[in-house]
Amino acid sequence: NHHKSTVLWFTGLSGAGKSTLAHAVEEQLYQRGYHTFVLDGDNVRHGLCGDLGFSAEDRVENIRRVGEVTKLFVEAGVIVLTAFISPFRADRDRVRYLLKDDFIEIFCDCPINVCEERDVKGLYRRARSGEIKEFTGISSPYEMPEQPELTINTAINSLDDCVEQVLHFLKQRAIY
Ligand code: GGZ
Repeated sequence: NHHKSTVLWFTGLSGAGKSTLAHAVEEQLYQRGYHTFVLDGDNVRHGLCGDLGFSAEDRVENIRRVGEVTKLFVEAGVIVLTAFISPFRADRDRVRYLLKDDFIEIFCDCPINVCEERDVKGLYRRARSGEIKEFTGISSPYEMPEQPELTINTAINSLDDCVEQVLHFLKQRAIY
């Protein structure tokens, strides 16, 4: 069951649904017998990037390391799905350059007011109160992708619809 290795690079605000969507897409690929792996804060920020916080320079280093690890996975034949805010365009573009044609940037487009109203983890409230400093969208910038391969509106579409949109794109690319 040979398939093309690639990275689906999900980017967007905290609470935009990047990890949820990445895992749901992974489930579909996995059912096809594809070799997949999700990288997100849960499995990277405690170990590989456990020494990094959320200053601009630490985010730059976070994304640099994730990009290099992603490259290794892709060389090993894996479909990698990454779910990091990755707020800086230049950092994403460096990973794009590293991965060349294997880089698929997916913008999880969700307005900050929607993320903040959901506030699943209460982080926006803590950012507004000043308890969390340099919070993306509140006190730290998010630079929207200018030409992502795909934009998914995670504010108005159901998770199932979002998954379908990603899979439809992968079909066009002959990946799925
Ligand atoms: C943004 C923060 C912050 C600050 C903690 N700013 O929604 P979450 O909780 O589960 O995901 C967010 C995660 C962001 O980590 P990333 O590695 O994706 O960030 S970056 O790509 O910018 O390096 C959020 C939590 O960490 N979190 N503090 N100040 N998000």
